[in-house]
Amino acid sequence: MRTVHSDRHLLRANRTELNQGRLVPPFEKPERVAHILARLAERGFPAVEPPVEHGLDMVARVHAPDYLHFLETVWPRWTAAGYAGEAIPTVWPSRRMTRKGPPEEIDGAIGWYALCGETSISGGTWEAARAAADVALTAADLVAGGERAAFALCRPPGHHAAQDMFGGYCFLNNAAIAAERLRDRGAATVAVLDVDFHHGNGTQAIFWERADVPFLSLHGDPRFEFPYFLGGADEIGAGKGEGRNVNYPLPPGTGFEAWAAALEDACARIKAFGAEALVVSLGVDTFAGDPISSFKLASPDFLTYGARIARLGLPTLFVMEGGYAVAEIGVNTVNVLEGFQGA
Ligand code: OKP
Ligand code: ZN
Repeated sequence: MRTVHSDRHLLRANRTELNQGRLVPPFEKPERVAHILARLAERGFPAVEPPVEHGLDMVARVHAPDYLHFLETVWPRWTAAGYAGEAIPTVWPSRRMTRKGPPEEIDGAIGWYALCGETSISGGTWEAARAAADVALTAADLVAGGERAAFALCRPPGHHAAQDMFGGYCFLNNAAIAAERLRDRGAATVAVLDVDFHHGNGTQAIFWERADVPFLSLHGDPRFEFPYFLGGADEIGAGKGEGRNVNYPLPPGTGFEAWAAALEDACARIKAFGAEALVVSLGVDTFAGDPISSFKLASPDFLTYGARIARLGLPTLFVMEGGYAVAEIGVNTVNVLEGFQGA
């Protein structure tokens, strides 16, 4: 399986994350990718390939123009305002506040576009996010061009990013952008299967009313887990998308047996939807040793479920999302790809 990857992810090197009331070093850090690259090489995968620059046309199919302009300008606006730390929102258009657009001041504008407050923005974030979208698009083109599967080693991740919202370490929704590309290149129905521990609220929002891109997500029950305000089983899509959004909220501490049962149901539905291609939002924070998640998957389980996904028999694009047990992220991620290839 070929991997697309850009060194420009290194430009995303923020120093702070608001966690449990303190600013700490971010969980989503560049070393994650280094471990995945090392494991790919160790297991004999082909040399990684750089992305082809695609411009912003496909990105703008998923994200609002004012949001893209905000991402491009937030850091210079923040520093020009004289703010010393990294850009972090402190105020939101919350319930009972009725303003319908971003205010002039960047401190307020960042709250308009933020879904939450842990994800700081620093210089280089926009450039890294753009490169990650190019990685997803380039890998999608490999699959559209006839590869059985490809791996988009994206960083920063994307599945929490909605049309006009960043947060949960995500800025541009790489998986959604890639799914649009696969649609353009001839797959009539492209399913997005999100196996990250966290609900892919951004991807759900983007395809909520779409019949051609069903979204299925296995994740920690949002009554107990981030992103808290989306991801329930009763969220089934609307309009033409009704019945094509499928959430599997699972209790804290879920082990592989229960997780795999949900995956089995998701696979049956992907078949029933008539998907012609598959995008997997691949987060490996379901691992038992993950520092911010609560599922109990062991490293060999990733091989097992990679093989199950392969048995769908669909052209498949793996898009990297989360996974914060850095020492094991390489083995767990590459196990999914090897399980897929071995099936
Ligand atoms: C991104 B992805 C610890 C809680 C962090 C945000 C989690 C974002 C996960 N500070 N909350 O889905 O892996
Ligand atoms: Zn996650």
